[in-house]
Amino acid sequence: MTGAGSLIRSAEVLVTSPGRNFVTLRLTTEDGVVGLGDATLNGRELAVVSYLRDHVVPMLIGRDAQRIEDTWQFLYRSAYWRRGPVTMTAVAAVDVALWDIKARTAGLPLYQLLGGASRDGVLVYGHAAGRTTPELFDSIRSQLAEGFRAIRVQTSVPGIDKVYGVSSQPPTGRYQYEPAHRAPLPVEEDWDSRAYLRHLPGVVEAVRAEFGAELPLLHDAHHRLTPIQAARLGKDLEPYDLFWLEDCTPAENQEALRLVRHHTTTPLALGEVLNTIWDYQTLIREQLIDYVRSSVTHAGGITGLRRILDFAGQYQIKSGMHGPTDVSPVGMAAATHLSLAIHNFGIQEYMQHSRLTDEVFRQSFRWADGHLHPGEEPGLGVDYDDDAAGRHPYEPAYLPFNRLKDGTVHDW
Ligand code: EZ4
Ligand code: CO
Repeated sequence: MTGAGSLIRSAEVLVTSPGRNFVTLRLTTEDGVVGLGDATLNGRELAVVSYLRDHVVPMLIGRDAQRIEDTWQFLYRSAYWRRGPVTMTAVAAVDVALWDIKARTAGLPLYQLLGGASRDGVLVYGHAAGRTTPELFDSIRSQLAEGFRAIRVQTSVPGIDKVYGVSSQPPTGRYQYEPAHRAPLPVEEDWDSRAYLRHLPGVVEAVRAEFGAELPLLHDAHHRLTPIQAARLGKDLEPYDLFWLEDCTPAENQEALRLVRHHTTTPLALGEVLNTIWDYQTLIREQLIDYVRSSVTHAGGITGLRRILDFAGQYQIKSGMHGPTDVSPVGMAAATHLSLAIHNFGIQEYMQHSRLTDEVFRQSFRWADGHLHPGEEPGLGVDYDDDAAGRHPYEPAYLPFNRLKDGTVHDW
């Protein structure tokens, strides 16, 4: 396979905004084989564009596309400045594009190169939210009707104006919670941990009573609590058998989870903002979490995330890959191939993309009975439509941030 034909001839950084921004790296070999990688970092898209265009693309031209591990190590070590979301998203885009090329060259779907299928399909969870409990019930019913078999539940909280996970409009049709706002500056939201801790357990209790014992329910606390608050929430939610409580404390403090873990048997998921194996050293070795939330897109690609998940597997910790709409269809396809292949798969997040997005990224995955399957097309199974992409130029967009009632900036 190695030879002049597999040298990288071109590397293009593509930006499009079909409803939201996406950054895609497209590599083409001398033989004309094309590979795609997702490089979308929500709210910091152009930083990754520059990292790739200005610093990585010139180093890729003429490299052998077959040398995936060598290229990963080269990009990671030769930068000197290690880790971090911008770097690891850029590394991920190159890594995934190279895996796409290798699989397309072999004429096999990517999961076959990762060891083949370990299961028939990838269980995913959908998203429900409501400003009131009846609205939340309707949202859960519509997600069940879409075919989801596991559901993340988010609710408004009395006394808080805008809560993470809840749209200001009632949900209709395809559920698409999009936290990023197209605006030149981040939008300000408000937060009150005590009001949230008082309100949430009653809502989860009502959902459990309405939808029965079997339905896997998840919830995302989105980094807002102190360790002792998170410990209390985990305890309060124990009777309702959550599948997981996500990001209960800010993820960068690994030791915080010791305290939470000590007090509750509610399973914990963490790490969508973490991007290397080093960010998980304590979390995994001390078995402080149950699910790894990092995505292929933000954690160094298939190569980077598989390394983290192999480490996690030794401790019965499973995957729970981040899959919001800001992970592009290319990133979701890579995640689905990896989820199908690894042994310690847990669940995967899946938020259906908009129809405009699906016109730019043509996908070949299958969606049935609450499970995704990446399909049998060679490579990732995603094609990029330049004409459709060209109709949607980049628009600045930012995630919101939080202030407490007294004006203090809080974690969002
Ligand atoms: O806030 O994707 O579990 N999902 C999440 C997401 C993240 C956004 C950040 O870009 O927490 O909604
Ligand atoms: Co989350």
